[in-house]
Amino acid sequence: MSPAMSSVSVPITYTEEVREALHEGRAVVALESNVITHGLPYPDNAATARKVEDAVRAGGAVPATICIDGGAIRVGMTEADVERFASLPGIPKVSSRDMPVVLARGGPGATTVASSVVAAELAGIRWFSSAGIGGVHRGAQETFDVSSDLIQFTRSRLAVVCAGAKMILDLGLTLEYLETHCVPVVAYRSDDFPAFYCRTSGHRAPHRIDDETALARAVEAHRALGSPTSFLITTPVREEDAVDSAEVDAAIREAVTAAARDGVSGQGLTKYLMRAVDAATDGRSAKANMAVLATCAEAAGRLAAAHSTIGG
Ligand code: PSU
Ligand code: MN
Repeated sequence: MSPAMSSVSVPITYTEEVREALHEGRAVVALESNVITHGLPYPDNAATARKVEDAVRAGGAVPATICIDGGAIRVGMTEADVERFASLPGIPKVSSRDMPVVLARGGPGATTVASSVVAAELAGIRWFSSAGIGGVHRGAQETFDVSSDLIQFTRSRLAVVCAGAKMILDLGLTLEYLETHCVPVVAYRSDDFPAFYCRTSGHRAPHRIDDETALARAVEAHRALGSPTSFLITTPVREEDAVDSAEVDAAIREAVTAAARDGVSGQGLTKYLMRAVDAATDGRSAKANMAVLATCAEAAGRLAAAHSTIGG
């Protein structure tokens, strides 16, 4: 049964700005909220969430930050919502598999890339932006730790703008996974698959497109071909914001070893590794994380706006 025919439906509430934009067919870019609760410390997280929303607007689209609260999916967060999520400890990370439980319980939940994509598709939003998607973890050959973000991309038809996947991951295996599962990956105005706050992963992107309208046409063609997957578009961190990969590489290796030693795995691993690298770089990686979030959001706004002009 298609979602529209289903007798049960998930409650979705919208902010006025997002409701109007969707109603008028304007370009909307969805954003995750787990980066607010788990990605950055307070008060940087609140300030960054606002900057990221402004970057989407600067690109020419309307931002819709997604979360779960009061038994409903929230599409668009008010200033007060952002402040509450940013400052209240203990709001859980909600990936796709956690959504039904958190919705049924009624408590707040911070959506990851995977669950935000689910929510965006239900809300009729075609674009999503994140700095670094989840991917195949280093050592996944042993641990089986592959982010649900990747699996969700095989099931939800969003155009996803990102600076590649998080540097703490195995980016070669992440690209392999995306190829195997028929998820298009296109580098926008660059040659390489980026590595979050580093300009390159050392892997070339499978495709490069520089023109926004051409990119929008590719997104439409992907849909017309009947593919059930997302369409990944990468844009690198700006040169002046980037962290040198040699600098973070040692820190990541150490963090991965420490995580294994401390028995950290599963849901908490990504946050553990990210915080360890932030500490090892005296906060430089966290700063670059904030910058690249805005860079991706601005590009997503621009691309979503171009897409809407060709009727997407
Ligand atoms: N921790 C961070 N930044 C993040 C995330 C966690 O410091 O951005 C999140 C994102 O929401 C992403 C998720 O979707 O981690 C992936 O987690 P996992 O690898 O457990 O699937
Ligand atoms: Mn995992």
